[in-house]
Amino acid sequence: MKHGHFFLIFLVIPCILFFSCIKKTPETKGIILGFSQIGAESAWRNRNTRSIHEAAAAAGIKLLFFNAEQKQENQIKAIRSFIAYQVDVIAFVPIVSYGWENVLEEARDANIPVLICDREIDIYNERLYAGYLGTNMLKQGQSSAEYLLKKYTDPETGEILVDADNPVRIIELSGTVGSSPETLRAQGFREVLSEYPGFEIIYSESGDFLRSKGYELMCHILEEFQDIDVIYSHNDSMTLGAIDAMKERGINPGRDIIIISIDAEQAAIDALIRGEINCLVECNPNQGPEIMRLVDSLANKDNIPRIIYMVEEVFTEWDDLSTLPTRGY
Ligand code: GYE
Repeated sequence: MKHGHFFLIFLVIPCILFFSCIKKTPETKGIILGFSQIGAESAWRNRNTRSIHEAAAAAGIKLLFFNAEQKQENQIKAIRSFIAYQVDVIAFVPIVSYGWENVLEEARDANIPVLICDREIDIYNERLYAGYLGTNMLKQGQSSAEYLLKKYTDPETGEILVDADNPVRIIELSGTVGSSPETLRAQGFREVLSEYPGFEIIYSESGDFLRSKGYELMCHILEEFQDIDVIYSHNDSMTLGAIDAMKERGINPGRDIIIISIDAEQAAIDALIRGEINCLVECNPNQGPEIMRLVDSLANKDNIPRIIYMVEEVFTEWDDLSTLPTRGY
């Protein structure tokens, strides 16, 4: 085969076919969004992914979506491919908060605005991204601790009934190490409790936001520790796994051990209603519509706010359990 033919068949034609697939179609607004999702580690994440797909379709935004299967390197590859395609906007959920400088500089050099979604990043130059949309994870940690303070407060006197010599023994099941929910939920919780020496975190370990790891961790914890008063879990998937482990051993979650969990997916709301969870701090995964509004602004070269947090609630055992909202995930 002549060199010219080889070049045409194996390089030029595939490139034309590829780029014609992603060209701006008339039925859409003409905006192309490259989105890098971290994976499918939890029911929360699956709902978050569906929300993004549904909202892109509703807004007429063409979505190039990559699932990174929990690997930062896959996210960086996906973002580089979005830059090569010259998408209008890049959005991504950073699996961990560090290590994004180089790829963000590449996006800036290509003049492509970047929206950070769901998880936050730590970066020396905040101008390397246009804005952040997600949930207030520090506040989720604080709300979890505030529930605990109230749980130990005498309703008559308003006094917090804890004893520094015999502290409340807390176990923390934390999220993916180095991710902003892991760091901020730990920080917010500790900030509030640090003023009260009667609370002690006796063990903290990452369950990677996975139900299977929540179960395994809890099996190990129940062998290692006696007299656990509280489980503070960074997400519902781990909590539900931990609850399975407790029930297998005849422990009543929510009664023998106080359970505080973050997300408020449907299975956890059902567990709160059954009395197996005491406090659920909501983390709202339905971020798609707001993301598409921001993408639209960025594609039109408008400025967007630096930070937007989703609206969220806290549900506890003291609420009217017959009026709790239902969740579609
Ligand atoms: O709480 C958890 C998930 O990043 C806020 O990630 C998110 C967390 C969410 O897998 O369930």
